[in-house]
Amino acid sequence: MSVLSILEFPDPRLRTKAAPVTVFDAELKQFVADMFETMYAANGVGLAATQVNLHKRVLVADMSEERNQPLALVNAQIVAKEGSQVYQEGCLSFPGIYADVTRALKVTVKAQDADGKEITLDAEGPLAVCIQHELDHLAGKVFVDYLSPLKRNLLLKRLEKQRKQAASA
Ligand code: GNR
Ligand code: NI
Repeated sequence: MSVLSILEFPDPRLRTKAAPVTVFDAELKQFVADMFETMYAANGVGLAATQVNLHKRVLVADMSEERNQPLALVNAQIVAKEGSQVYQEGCLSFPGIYADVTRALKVTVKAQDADGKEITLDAEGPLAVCIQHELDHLAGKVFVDYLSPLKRNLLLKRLEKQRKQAASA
């Protein structure tokens, strides 16, 4: 098992569109295990393969307080969505910045598990937010893309400032 390094904005590799997984082998299982280890080490609730520079349709999530409900989705696709919600989002690729984003309240997702078995999942609330956020990463999209240019620039300046402070500390 290993903790992988997470790409940070504005790394252009975060704009890569992930390709479907076609082979469900031991290497895929190892990668999923490494993604969980990376997500837990970073205290994230989700992680997309894009963020660790592997451009395949794999995402992991764990919304539980106890950090004991791992969910791995391969080739996930939203097949239905309903309603809307505003949720304050963060992202491991934008450490320390947060913004409200509007997304669907409920999503139905069709995916496969790490063995290639088909799964259908109904998600609502924070889990639905997380899945939509991760699926965006797999399409090369990030949460600040939803903000107005004014708000986005403000947050990106804040990110730069925090990095400079961290570098000089
Ligand atoms: O850890 C994370 N927290 C979070 C909070 C609100 C909305 C979405 C997220 S996902 C994020 C981890 C991450 O960057 N996943 O891509
Ligand atoms: Ni993210």
